[in-house]
Amino acid sequence: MTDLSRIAVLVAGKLSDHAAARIVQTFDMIRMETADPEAITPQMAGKVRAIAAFGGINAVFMDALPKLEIVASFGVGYDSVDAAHAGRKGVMVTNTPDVLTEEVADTTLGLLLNTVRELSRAERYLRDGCWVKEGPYRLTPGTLRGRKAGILGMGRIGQAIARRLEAFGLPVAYHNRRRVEGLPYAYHATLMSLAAEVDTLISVVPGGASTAKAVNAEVLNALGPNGVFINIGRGSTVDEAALAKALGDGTIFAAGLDVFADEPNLPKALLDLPNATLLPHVGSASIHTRNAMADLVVDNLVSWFSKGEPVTAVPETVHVKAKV
Ligand code: NAP
Ligand code: 8YV
Repeated sequence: MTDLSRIAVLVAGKLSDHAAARIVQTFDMIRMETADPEAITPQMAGKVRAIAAFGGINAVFMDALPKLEIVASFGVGYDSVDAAHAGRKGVMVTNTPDVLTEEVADTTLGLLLNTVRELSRAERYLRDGCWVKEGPYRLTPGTLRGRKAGILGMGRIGQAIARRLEAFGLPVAYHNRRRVEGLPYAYHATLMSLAAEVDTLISVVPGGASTAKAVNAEVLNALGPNGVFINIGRGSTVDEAALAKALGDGTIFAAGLDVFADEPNLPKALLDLPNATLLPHVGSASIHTRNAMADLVVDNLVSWFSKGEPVTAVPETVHVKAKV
């Protein structure tokens, strides 16, 4: 039996109490505020075999830890971890899929409804005393009724969003690089074709080079003046300047955004727009779901060091074998 308490796990980034309690109980935990290669001491370099990542991990940081075997990343999206580099080095990378799928889909529908029916603004109206002073809140120009939804990224979360949209009575179409067999939704081979067909575009694709600024001025133009854009995936997927312009000049009707290119900083152009509903990246942010994600980070570490295989390897590192 491996004595897990002798294995040094470096925790890089802000850690939840739930994850900290389990890692401290199980491993030899070393803390670091951010993954700064300059802060790695010779003692750390000599013993760290695992990283529990609550932020980005780049190639330089991995290379500074010669005994590194696994990076267990918090979150299903792992675009801030250089998984391709890890795969080439023989370092395992894991993420936290599935356990957050339904929560993120719930948040997406909340964000969509809020965007078209102005729920945050209506509540502000009430709290500001306007209901008493001025009468009922205005009838909203936006509605879900009659809309056609398009999902960019029909993966685990995309499919959970599609099921909810069906229950709301909306037809659903989607774009992925590959068609998903067995789904009842119309497939579009290009994002432009999807945007031209629907008026409500929901982006839930991973970040990274293949999706960078995919939602651009042309796509927003194709969505049209009744268009609603919802982003629950990654901010890097959108050309934010083009989006702010499209919202400002009526090219599209409204947007609901949970993710941004440079979090937590937002361009003033977006902050100033009344037809943008903005959330601080809260898609998975309930105690229930964040604890489940933290558990999966720790379960991956425990499984790797006790059984020689992780629970949820990312595709770039599925080939990596544990050292015996
Ligand atoms: P997933 O199951 O891997 O689904 C991703 C989907 O995106 C796949 O269907 C994939 O299909 C498609 N895709 C990937 N690259 C594409 C490209 N270049 N063009 C078109 N489609 C592409 O992942 P998931 O679990 O649903 O999570 C999706 C993403 O949501 C995560 O990566 C993360 O960035 C984001 N997320 C955000 C929050 C939040 O709090 N806001 C929470 C969780 C997740 P193909 O490979 O066939 O293209
Ligand atoms: C997390 C997410 O909030 O899982 C993801 O990809 O974006 C969110 O669930 C994030 O990873 C925590 O940093």
